[in-house]
Amino acid sequence: MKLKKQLLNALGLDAADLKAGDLAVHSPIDGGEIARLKTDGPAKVAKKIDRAAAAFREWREVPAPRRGELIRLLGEELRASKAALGELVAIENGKILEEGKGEVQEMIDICDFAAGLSRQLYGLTIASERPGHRMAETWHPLGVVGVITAFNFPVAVWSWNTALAIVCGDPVVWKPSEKTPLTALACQKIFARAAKRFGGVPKGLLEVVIGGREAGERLIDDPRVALVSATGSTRMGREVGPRVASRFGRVLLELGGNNGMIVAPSADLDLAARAILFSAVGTAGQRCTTLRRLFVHETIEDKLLPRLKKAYGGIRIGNPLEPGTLVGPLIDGAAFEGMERALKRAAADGGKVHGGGRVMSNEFPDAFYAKPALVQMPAQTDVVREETFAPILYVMKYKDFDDAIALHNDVPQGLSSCIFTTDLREADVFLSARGSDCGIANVNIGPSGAEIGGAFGGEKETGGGRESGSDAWKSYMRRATNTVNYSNALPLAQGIVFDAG
Ligand code: UN1
Repeated sequence: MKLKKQLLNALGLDAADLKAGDLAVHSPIDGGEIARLKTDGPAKVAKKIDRAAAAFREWREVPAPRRGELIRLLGEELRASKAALGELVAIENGKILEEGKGEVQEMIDICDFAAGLSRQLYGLTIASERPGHRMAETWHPLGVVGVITAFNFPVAVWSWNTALAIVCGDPVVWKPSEKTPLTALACQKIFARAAKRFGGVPKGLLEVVIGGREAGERLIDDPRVALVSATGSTRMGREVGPRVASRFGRVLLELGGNNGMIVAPSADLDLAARAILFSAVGTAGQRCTTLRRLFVHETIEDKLLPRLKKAYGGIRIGNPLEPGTLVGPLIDGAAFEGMERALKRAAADGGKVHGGGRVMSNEFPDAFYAKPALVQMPAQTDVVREETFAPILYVMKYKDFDDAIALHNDVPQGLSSCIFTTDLREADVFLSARGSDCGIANVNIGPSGAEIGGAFGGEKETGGGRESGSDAWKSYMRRATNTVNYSNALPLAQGIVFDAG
């Protein structure tokens, strides 16, 4: 696979820069090399953080609505680049073009959100217990934000963090996945275009660090990085979290998901089947919100399963750049091996596997296209309780609604969840305190494809972070509680008398 000049030009990337380095970038479409990028050593990473720290001192004093203007311009530039960036996402990550463009649309949406937010960074006013006093909260910029992103949403997750961070007054140092650094460089160019139009943006407001583990470690250990927002595996989060906490830095973790759906007897099965297909096989099962566990009421299993098997049989797997393809390749051979291993374990646990296995290996010997798998499981065994980042949907039957909720929640992860039902009580129980224990809980829609307006993230081993909409911006700012005395006396709180004379 060769990157077309036209595409590089549209994104402002220089072909010569993409040949100069030691980090080989492959397209999962055919496994071919598409670039060789220079990586940043420790000294270079430190320099980038220096620049970001210097930018913070300037940027924090720019009024927030003005900061919002930069993000509004970024949204404009992204609109202009939507087709090109969406295509590069598809080439570098392997998701289908439609989803690549969808990812860029998420970026545009968060820019719109953040531009409006820049005039709404509200603090509370609080009733003081003392006469002649008032209390208020003020939100201030926090500092440099380190953003570590995964290959599966190579650009959207960066934009959720960056759009908020910039309007909140924080520079960003971004370490993209080593598997998808090209799209990051394209975003840097797009950002630079917005910055140029804005004028006077401090150097270092956005830095991109290219590299692997070492570069990431340098970033998370630097005390000037006030917040580390990291997306990836639970294993990664388990390392990053305590390490940042040990220097009292803040973390925002968005880790594994093992998302479930309950299909109740009253469910609209047409809707459920469509939702299952998109959320279980879309993005080749490589979303953190992908549907991985399906709990079907025993009375409707014989209606739903044949439909699913039929739909799975008709899925177009293939080159994600071709119209009509629904499932592209897995990111690499390791992902495929992980899928195979999980299917073997599921079969050993008594699972009945439909689908799975490699396809198109003649056409693309260096790429890994897999048939999505449906696995009928007799129970929620260990392999089901783990997240395998591939298109495997485990199907389990249930009899009693409360048991289904208990099973649904009986996994270490807590990102996204949903129920298909037309029974009002069931729907609201699922959303209640004794229902789904996830950060995202839906009714009659699948667990994936969340809008940016809500807070995104989850509980338990998903890490507890919230990004994107709602009040997620608060993670990117520090809160000061202010008490102002406008009287001529000095009453103490709690009525304490402390009088020397
Ligand atoms: C991810 O997979 O890391 O809700 C993010 C969704 C997308 C974002 C997924 N809006 O599926």
